Amino acid sequence: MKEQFLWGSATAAYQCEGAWNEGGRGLTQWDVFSHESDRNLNHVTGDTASDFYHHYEEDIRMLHESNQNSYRFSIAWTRIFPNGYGEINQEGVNFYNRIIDLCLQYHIEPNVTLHHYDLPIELAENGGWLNDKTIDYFVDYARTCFELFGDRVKLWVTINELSFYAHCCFLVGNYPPHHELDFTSYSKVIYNGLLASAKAVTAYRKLKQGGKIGIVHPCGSVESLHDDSDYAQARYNAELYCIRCILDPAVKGEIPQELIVKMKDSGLDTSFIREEDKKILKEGIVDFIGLNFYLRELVKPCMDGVTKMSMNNKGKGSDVMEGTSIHGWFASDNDPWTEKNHWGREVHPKSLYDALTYLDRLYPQVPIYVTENGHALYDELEKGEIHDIERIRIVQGFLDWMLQAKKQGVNVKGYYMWSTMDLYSWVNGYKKRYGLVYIDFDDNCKRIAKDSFYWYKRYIEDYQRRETAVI
Ligand code: BGP
Repeated sequence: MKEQFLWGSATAAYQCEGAWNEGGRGLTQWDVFSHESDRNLNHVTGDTASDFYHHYEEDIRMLHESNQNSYRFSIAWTRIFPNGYGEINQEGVNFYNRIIDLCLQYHIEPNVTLHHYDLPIELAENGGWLNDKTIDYFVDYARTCFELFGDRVKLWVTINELSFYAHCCFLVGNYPPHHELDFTSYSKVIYNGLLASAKAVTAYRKLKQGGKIGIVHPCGSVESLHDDSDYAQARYNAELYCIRCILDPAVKGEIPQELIVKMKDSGLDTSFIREEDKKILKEGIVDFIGLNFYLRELVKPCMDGVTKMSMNNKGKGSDVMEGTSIHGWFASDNDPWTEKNHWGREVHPKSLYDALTYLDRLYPQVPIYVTENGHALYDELEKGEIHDIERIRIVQGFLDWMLQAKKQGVNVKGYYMWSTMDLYSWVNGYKKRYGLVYIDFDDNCKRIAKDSFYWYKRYIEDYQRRETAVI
């Protein structure tokens, strides 16, 4: 029988679960950041979030009602190991068992991410991913999850967006521990995360549970508005920095030599790269790439420029232009002709096609799941309904272009819209909404299906009808 294309949507534990101090859950670095930090710009926490912890039955039923046949979610490390290691918390295990079993009851394939930013506080306070011990704790946690849930979960992701997390934590400084332009920590965190991911992949294979395991990385095709030798060099540097830095080790088991040379030339520390780790990366190559796609890498040269990073966590009304400039490498460019969202990010549906074909050229025929893609809006209730026609227009464009890439032979096997329901958008708070389902945060997290929910249901139905007709 032909393998089913997976149509779903995605969430992450801290962003949707809430119940921060229930069920024996331990604290994460985000609990402490959101409760205590003056850098929590929008002054909200994930304490209740979308209250998925208490509404999961309704949420999974709604996934089913909109024809979705897969759900991407993450496990909160601190629900399984409240301190990050040690004794297993049975209440946490029971919670995820209920979610997984309910998904299967509705014929929804669970796609489970082990780590999506929410590091246990004790590990974070001891250096987080800079501390080699975190690697071992992560692998123990991963193995425990495989043993507990692997009889039913057949799609796993080790780590979500290692480089974006490190970018925010150590270069921009908008995520804890708020370092700015600390490239030494940035590189070491990515290196340790890659080792942890590879070791978890190897641990998974040893258990022979018959599923697939991948890593999730956010990127787009590398492009520029002009073309001369400086622009070509900027594109080459950006490809190393934005894509190959994570995906070469994950997919091919090796750090690109050109990247190491470029880092050394730029005076960056590479002393943490150990000969004996090569074997770990080689053994732990992934089965698939999870692509979180939001925008392409549009770049220009940065030869005499200043190294700086910025992020717009305020949205409409903010004059912060999001971007990355790294002296001697590349700088983000802006295409004046493309549409932008309220946070200043480019919204360009064809770029998903370009990203998929670009990745297929770099890593031919490696299976790809689009693990996140969507459109952020300030949705407003209008007489109890949400008419998010702009989201429908944009996402329909993304989907049509994705199917075009698939038709041309790219091995894309599934698509997850970000997000299943409205949820906590990290430092952006709750006004930046992505959900197919509206959450009324002022009314006990009441769920209201948006127009996009019904549109997605029909889109999936039409696709499946066309596929069946072909058979
Ligand atoms: C990805 C993360 C998600 C999600 C999404 C939207 O980087 O994996 O967790 O938050 O981006 O980003 P934001 O909420 O910052 O707009």
